[in-house]
Formats: sequence, structure tokens, C-alpha cells
Amino acid sequence: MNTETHKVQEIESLLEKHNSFRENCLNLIASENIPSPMVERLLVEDLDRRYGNYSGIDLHRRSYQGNRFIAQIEELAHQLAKQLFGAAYVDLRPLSGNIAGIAAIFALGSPGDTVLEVDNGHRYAHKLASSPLQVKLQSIRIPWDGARYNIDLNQTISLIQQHRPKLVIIGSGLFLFPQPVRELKETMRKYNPGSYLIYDAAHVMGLIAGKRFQSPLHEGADVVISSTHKTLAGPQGGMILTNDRAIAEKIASAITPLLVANHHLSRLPALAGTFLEWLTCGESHASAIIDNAKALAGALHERGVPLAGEGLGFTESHTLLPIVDKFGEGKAIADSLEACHIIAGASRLPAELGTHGLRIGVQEVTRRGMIETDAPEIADCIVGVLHGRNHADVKRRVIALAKRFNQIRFTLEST
Ligand code: DSN
Repeated sequence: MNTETHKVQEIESLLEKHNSFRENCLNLIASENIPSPMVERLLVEDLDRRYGNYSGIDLHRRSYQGNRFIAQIEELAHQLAKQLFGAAYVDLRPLSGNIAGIAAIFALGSPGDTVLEVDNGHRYAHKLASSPLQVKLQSIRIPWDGARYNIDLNQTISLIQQHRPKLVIIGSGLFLFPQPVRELKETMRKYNPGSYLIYDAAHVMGLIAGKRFQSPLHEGADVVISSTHKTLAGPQGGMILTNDRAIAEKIASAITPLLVANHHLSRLPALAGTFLEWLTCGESHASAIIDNAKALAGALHERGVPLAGEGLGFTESHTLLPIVDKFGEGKAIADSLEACHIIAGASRLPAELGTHGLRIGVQEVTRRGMIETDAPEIADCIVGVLHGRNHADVKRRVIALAKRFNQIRFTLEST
């Protein structure tokens, strides 16, 4: 066997090991998910090999020949996204949520602008200002109320009055509760009518699609930026929504040619399929996710684990935030959980809550079949790790649970 063939076999073997490991794990990473077989079928396509660049907002004005059907697929995906989210304009070209965020800043900001932005997200303006390019933006953190696990509205309103920021970016990489969109937009209108409110919906896009979370565009956000694969469960990528044509045009010119030339077309049919699923069974899908998150938070709490959002029902999203200071350091606990086949991430906490937390999302286990009555058993496994109980025993229980969660629910076929 030559070296190249050997290397191919090594790659295949690693993929097999990965698949077998993940099939035997409970995946509780809040930003991942599993697409339906229909969406996967639509993802594997000739489009992965083609170019479909276009500038501006007219997706039929393509630079490359051969796009007659590709443009129709993209148009269909746009129509479904507009219907699903009640948006007048959609852009599916960003290749990730991060690129969607950078595009929104390039489109709507100017050098020297002040940007108020949440701390527990991507901090797009901060990244640009501290990059080697040193983009001239003043990034100010939005004050956070740890007890309510939400934006501190009064302090943020004071900052808007004081700094009159051009951009305010809310949303979060750890989203437990809806955020005060209306109140912030009202203050921005008063103190800087030319400013823009950008809402990073990446984590909760599926819950918004299922109408079980706030609707940011209808509450006053000028732009929604998002990825397409977290609660939304589509192929990996980014998207931007707005109801304002001038904003859509500015965003289009920031995306292409600056950030994305060809927009990886194989995502488009799979995204259209994802939007169809949410239009068809989105409300029951989103409700099941939130009910499971509340049930798991409640079960952990009953077992002596403190959580963020106590007194507020712990969560209104797919995510829960256990506070693990009394059990150890967050990363070490995440490693112990992984040793028992529970995949979850460590998370920083607001000072009022402590130091070490775990970010747990139930969207993937929900899709695979978890129902509320499974929460006590999952909580027992997590608590077993927190108390350092017999890892082999916990791992055996987790693998049995993972094997039980072997469905893909909330699909066109299952309705
Ligand atoms: N923001 C990262 C996360 O929440 O895991 C992924 O984009």
C-alpha cells in the first residue's frame, strides 16, 4: 500500500471513530444541532462545485454563467425565509454568523463610531478595533444584570444618552431570556435617530422561527444577524434579515465583494428545506426545546445544582447555565463530563453569580427524542460527574441514553 492510500485510510478511520464517538454521546453544546435527513439530502449537491457570485440585492444579476437554476433555488430560499421570519429582505451570502456580524458593522458603521455591544457574544466592534487592522471603532460593553441574566436596561439607557452610539448590538452567545429590544430602540430613536439596533439571533433563531421567542425585527431591531445551524438546525452558514431596503443594499455591498465572493451554494437548497420544516412544524419543535430546557434546569436544581435565572424559571430558551463553583473549575468539569460522553462547554459567569458555569443546550437531544420526563435521568448523570461518582457507571448510563435518543423529530416526514 502506498503512503497516500494509507493516509486516506487514516482519514476515513478517524471519521469513523468520530462518528461512533458522537453517536454514543449526549451532545449538550448550545451552538450545535443535527439536520434532518431531508436537509442532509439537499446539502450534498453539485452546487458545492459551482460559482454563483452576485453584487447588490438582485440575486438574478450573476457574474457567472450556468446559474439559471441556482438563482431560482436561492430565490425560493429567500421567499421561505421572508415568510418564516416576516422579513422584507434576506441575505444568505454570509458564510457564518461571525461574517454576518462583521458585514453589518462594515455596512452601517463608519470609522470613529461608538458601538455598544454585549460582552457575552462575538463583540464584533471590539474584534475589529483590536485586530491588526485596528479599525477605528470605540467598543463599549453593554452592562449586564447577572441576577436576571439579561441586559441592565437602566444602565444601558444611560450609556445611550451619554454616548449616542451609532450601533447597538445585542443578542448573545448564551441566551436565556428575551432582551429589551423595544426599550433600547425607543431610546436610540430619541438620542441618535440615525443609529442602528443590530440583534444577534444566532442561538435562538429556531425558537424565533417557531414563534416561541421574541420577534426582534417586529420589536424594533433594524437588522437581525444569525448563523443557520444552532437551534435552527440548518447547514452551517450565516444570514441577515432586515425590513429596510436601504439597509439591505448597504449590507449587500459590505458582503460582496469584501467579505464573501462566492457564497458556497450547496447550503442554499438545504437552507430552503430547513425553512420549510420550521414553517411546517416549527411551533411544536421550539416548544419541545424550551420545555426540555426548563425540565433539565429544574431537575438539576432539585439535585442541589444552582443555576442562573433562579426565580425567573431558569430559562426561556434552549440553554441553561448551571453554576458549578462548589464542584470545581468549569473546564475541568467539562473534561470530566466528556470522559463520560456528555459534551457541554464551560462558561464564564457574571460576577454576581460566581466564576465557573456550564453552558448546556438541549436542542440536539430534543431533536433526537428527549422529552421532559427524561430530564431527571440526564440530570442524575450530570450530577454524578459533578460529585465525582464512578465514571464508568455514569458513562454506561449516558451511552444507554444516547442510544435511546436515536430519532430525528420535527421533520416534514414526521408531521
Ligand atoms: N458563538 C459560538 C458559540 O456560541 O458557540 C459559535 O458561533
